[in-house]
Amino acid sequence: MQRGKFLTIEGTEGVGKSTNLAFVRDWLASKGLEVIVTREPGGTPLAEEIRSLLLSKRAEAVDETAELLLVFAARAQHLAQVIKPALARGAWVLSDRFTDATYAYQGGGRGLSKSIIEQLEQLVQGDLRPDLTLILDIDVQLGLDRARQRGELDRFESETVSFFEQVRAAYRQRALAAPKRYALVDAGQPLSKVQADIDSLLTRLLA
Ligand code: Z5A
Repeated sequence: MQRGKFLTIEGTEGVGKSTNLAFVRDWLASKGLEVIVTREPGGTPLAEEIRSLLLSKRAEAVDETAELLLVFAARAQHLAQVIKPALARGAWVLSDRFTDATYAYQGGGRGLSKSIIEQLEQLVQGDLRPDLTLILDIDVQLGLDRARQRGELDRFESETVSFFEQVRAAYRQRALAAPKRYALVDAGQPLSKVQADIDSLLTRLLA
């Protein structure tokens, strides 16, 4: 049995990940592929509990390394319970965020060392990496304006504009360093244009 493909979608606040995730899911299903849609942090009951711990605002300052380890603890569970079994049986896995978010938020945003993240990535994932990562890219302020119309902000959403500028820069650096693994999509365009770009990328991936 051929392993399924592993696709991830990333980006900063308000970039339209959820909207475009549904578009990608429907596009793949229309080609007759079995698609598992999941998210990080989360994707299993235990990993979703860790997600709640990570996202909730608290009086106590959260240590960056504690945050990093929680993200990878959730990921280990998600890989074991959901991602690896699905890929092994030939299904496609579409995840709303994965380890590139760790490089962007904990690396770019919090300033943690890339080599520490790489060591944890190797420990938790071995050689498993996404086949394609769509990085939706948008002007930070435009994205925040979109996202902040949604109501109460979680612990990450409450971060400063300069934090999100660092996150965006880290995503862009990763995309530019490995253009085969990543597709940088201009998410500041009207939705129909964003989805036309994604359509072309997926068509190329399947060809
Ligand atoms: N995190 C981390 O730190 N480290 C890690 O390793 C991982 C995660 C895996 C939760 O993520 C947090 O976890 C995340 C980083 C951290 N925090 N932040 N910030 P999340 O993915 O669950 O949270 P989110 O970033 O808020 O994602 P979201 O809810 O999916 O939002 P979105 O990407 O902005 O998607 P949206 O709801 O589809 O779009 C927002 C609005 O814009 C909505 O009203 C749309 O209708 C509209 N929209 C979308 N596209 C367009 C276009 N093209 N034009 C106009 N309007 C549009």
